[in-house]
Amino acid sequence: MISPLTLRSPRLLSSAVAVLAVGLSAMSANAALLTSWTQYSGSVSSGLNTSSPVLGNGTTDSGDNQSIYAITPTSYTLSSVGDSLTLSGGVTFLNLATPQADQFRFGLYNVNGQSGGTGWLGYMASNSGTSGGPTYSRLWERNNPNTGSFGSGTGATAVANVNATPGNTSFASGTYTFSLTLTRVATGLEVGWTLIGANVNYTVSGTYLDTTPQTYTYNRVGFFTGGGLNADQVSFSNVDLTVVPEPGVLGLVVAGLTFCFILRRRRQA
Ligand SMILES: [Ca+2]
Ligand SMILES: [Ca+2]
Repeated sequence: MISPLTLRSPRLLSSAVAVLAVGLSAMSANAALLTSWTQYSGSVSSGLNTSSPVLGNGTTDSGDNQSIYAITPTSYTLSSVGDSLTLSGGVTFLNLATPQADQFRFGLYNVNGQSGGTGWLGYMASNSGTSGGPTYSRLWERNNPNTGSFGSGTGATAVANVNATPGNTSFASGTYTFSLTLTRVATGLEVGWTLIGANVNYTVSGTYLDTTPQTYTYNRVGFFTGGGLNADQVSFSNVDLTVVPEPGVLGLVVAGLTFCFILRRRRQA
């Protein structure tokens, strides 16, 4: 059976189908490399205009005590259940010496109206360690308000911790992939983080359900290295942000369907 709509306006139907198809495929995910970094603390860095920034020049422990951040391509608001934002990439640590826990931190933030690097909201995750204090990987939520810098434990609360997979080697020199994902759920935000060795037998994987998120909007990404890392160099690769759904795609689909609807009304008039 052929519907009246098909008989009346086959082009209209095909354009509506095309708009829906484009919209549905684009709603899967959109990944964007982050290629513009600002040095916030420390002094030796390169590649700040690439998605592979480098902290330290290879001399003893020059990768320590540094932090950088990037402004995201747009400000992302996780407005609907299922919306998510993922920071991911690779990182290589050169010549670590008995690295302590929490000395490598990666975070997703809301600049919270601040002009500098302090007072931001959001979450950051860390490495576990091989010496000194707790050796687990932690997740922090920044307090609202706070006066600490974005990578600092000052003005942040540790909300979750997880050990590396039992039997793994300790956190050590080598290459890793990392991810930090924020997903809007009915009761708040689900935060997931991973730090997985590519050539080191090491896996950290944690989750935390925040039923009291300070914000659903994110517009900064940041990295921090502490003095207890003893890294001669920390080299990132392909740092990117994956957004589901891509902002603007839903608007495009709605606009396309509205256009088709108006066209149909005009033809029927
Ligand atoms: Ca909270
Ligand atoms: Ca070192």
